[in-house]
Amino acid sequence: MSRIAALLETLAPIGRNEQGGYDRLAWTDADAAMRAWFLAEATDLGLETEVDRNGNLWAHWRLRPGAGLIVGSHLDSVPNGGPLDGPLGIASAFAAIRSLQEAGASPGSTVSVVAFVDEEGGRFGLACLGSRLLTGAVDPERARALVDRDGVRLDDAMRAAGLDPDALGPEPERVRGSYLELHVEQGHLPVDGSGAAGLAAAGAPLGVLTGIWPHGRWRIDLPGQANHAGTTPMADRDDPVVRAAAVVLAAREAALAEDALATVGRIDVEPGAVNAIAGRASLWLDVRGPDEARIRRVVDAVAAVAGVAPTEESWTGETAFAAEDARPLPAVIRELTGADAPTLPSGAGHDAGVLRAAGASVAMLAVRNPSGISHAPGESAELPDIELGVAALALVMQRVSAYSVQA
Ligand code: HGY
Ligand code: MN
Ligand code: MN
Repeated sequence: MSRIAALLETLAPIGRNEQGGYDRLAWTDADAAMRAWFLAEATDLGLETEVDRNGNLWAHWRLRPGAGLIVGSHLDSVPNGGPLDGPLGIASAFAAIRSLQEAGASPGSTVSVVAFVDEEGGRFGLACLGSRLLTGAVDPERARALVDRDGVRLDDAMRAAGLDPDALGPEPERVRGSYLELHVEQGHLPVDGSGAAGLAAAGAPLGVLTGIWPHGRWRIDLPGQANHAGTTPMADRDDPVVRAAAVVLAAREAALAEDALATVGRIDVEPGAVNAIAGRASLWLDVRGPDEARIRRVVDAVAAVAGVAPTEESWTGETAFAAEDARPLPAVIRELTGADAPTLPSGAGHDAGVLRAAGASVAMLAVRNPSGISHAPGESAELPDIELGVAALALVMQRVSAYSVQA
């Protein structure tokens, strides 16, 4: 069995639920088990480990002083997520380092592996929290006060996990080197210049991501009049769930009209009794697309139907990766596959986007996902494609001294 297959097998039981999906939300027991795995694997590789002030995990293969190549991703999942979104990037980095060590090969400068905390925002709502805190894109005070759906504050959850939330704060000097993230492909976005939708249609095991579509999350709170289900005439009701249904349909229609993507993936109804008209409904709206203007038009159309102003919980503008930052990925992919590396955008957000917005040198490598399914148990990639991804990482690491490094 290959090293990467063995690593993925080790991770397979952690946070796995009865539906075959993964619940690895930030600062839960499953997250702690993933973090323990990271530290154990890094130590076994002889890497120097540390936890930064925001809880991000680092493992350094120190070969030269100064910044070098940072390879990273995240260990957390969305609720009932897939096995690969995040952990694939970390496990692949460890497997690549192992293969270089076993071959007696070494990069020209330091290689670090990072696991960013709470990339999905699956528990506290704000995606890419670890990288946003690191780069100063989010105020630590706001982060500490985030609450999960059980009312647990982030600072209390961190304390319970043995970390100090008072230490949260920016450390931008940590990302002076180039950052490379290997990620399972998510969806089947158009491959540049080929007319193909996704890597499978393009017949390519690996691709280079060119950037991230702009995206945001909004909360819409709809008030109503709580009352008895058996005594309130239909004509007299002020039912926020009925308005919520209209809002969901409006989001879909506006997204179709704008050629954007809109999702209401969470609705909370209070008090949530079968025999009571709700007193309040809250919806979370996720909107993405190729440009900001159409996203804003979708949100405006939804707001008009909701009759209340949506609260913007997060916004990430369009992120374009620089082609020179992807060096030497195209050459490495050509060497491994005998074909030119396809390029394509990402519809999913990544810590790489946050780092890029902060001025870091960033590149992303995508591994073909035949179904395109992600953020769900069906997320998958074939082992030979994953092994090619590991080989690509190893080659990039080996050539790290030639890789663009910002001082
Ligand atoms: O795209 C997302 O929702 C997350 O940032 N991965
Ligand atoms: Mn991810
Ligand atoms: Mn994700």
